[in-house]
Amino acid sequence: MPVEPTSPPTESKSADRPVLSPKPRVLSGIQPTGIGFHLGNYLGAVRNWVAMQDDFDAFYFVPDMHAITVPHDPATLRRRTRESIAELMALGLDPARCTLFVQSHVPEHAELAWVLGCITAYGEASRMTQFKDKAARSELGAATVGLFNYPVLQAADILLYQADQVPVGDDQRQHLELTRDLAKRFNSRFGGTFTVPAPYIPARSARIADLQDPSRKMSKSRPPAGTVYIQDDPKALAKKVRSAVTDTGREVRAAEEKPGISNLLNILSTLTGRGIVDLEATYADSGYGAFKADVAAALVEFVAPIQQRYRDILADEAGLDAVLVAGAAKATAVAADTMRRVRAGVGFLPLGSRSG
Ligand code: ATP
Ligand code: LTN
Repeated sequence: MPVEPTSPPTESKSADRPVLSPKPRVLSGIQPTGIGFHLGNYLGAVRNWVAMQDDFDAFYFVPDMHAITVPHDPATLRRRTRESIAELMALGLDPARCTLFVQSHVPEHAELAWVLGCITAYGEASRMTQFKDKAARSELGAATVGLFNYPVLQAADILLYQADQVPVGDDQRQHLELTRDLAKRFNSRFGGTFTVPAPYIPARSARIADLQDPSRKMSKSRPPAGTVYIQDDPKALAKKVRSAVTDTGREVRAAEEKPGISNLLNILSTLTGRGIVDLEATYADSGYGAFKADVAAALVEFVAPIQQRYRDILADEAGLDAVLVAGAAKATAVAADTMRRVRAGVGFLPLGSRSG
């Protein structure tokens, strides 16, 4: 699948980092929240990451430290973090072709977040819309300083690895802007240290809507009836698609006034590689029933091999442990190098040194 950046990496200063790989570096992450990844996460994000593994020096990670910015259960977080790595592998991330790791295994993330927090203005952090939304949704007074710092930790994730490009959905644009501002500010105050990253929002990234409310995006934090999980069994998939909200007509056609049918067409088109016009012609006389049955069948066919791989990867506990250890080592090598330069830049006294 072609993935085209919306902005060329002209401002990256990749030349001033030790270049081990001539490929541009990308980095992205997906939180281990919810009960698993859904079709929107795959079609809108992970599918692009998979496609980028060979042409980029790719770093992908599970931000478990971000997941504790809202109330959570420790045992669930531990299990979901492991499952998330296994699920990313089942979806096509290959630890031999990318650096795949867990954020908390690299403590430099927290260290850099502290330093960046000290060059972030209170006002600019207060303007982050995701924080404002989440704070408004949490009970009065329940929003934490950690939630407030979420975008600063995200900036640290990106800058630690000197990423040239960050493939994310549109909802993350503002966090990327903050990251760029912090990189430039640090570089001008303390000397060139960070690559200034560009957002990489694929030109044709699929935005999948909730099956029960097609005006909203499918999301881990919405009720499961409208969310197609990659781990859903065939019965659940068929039921979710059959009861997907559509309009009262019977024409299978993509149109603004038909958001439910348009969403299903979009799903079928991305899964099968067939164009929307072609699909509209196929289902011109068939009504919603036959169309929905085919969408469900395509989904079942799509998830079956992924689910099998997922079970195999999770069952091989030692293999998964080895992936985590190797990923943490590869990530640490880069992160530790950046942090050495950050510490020197801000003026932390090196142990054993007597002069500035
Ligand atoms: P939450 O409900 O916890 O916010 P989420 O399901 O919205 O979770 P995120 O973890 O915020 O998912 O996003 C992970 C990645 O998946 C991001 O790059 C995001 O842009 C993408 N993504 C999430 N939902 C969709 C969707 N419905 N369609 C396309 N891409 C999506
Ligand atoms: N906030 C992101 C997850 C995330 C991320 C990152 C993405 C945390 N750190 C660094 C890209 C780069 C999200 O909710 N999708």
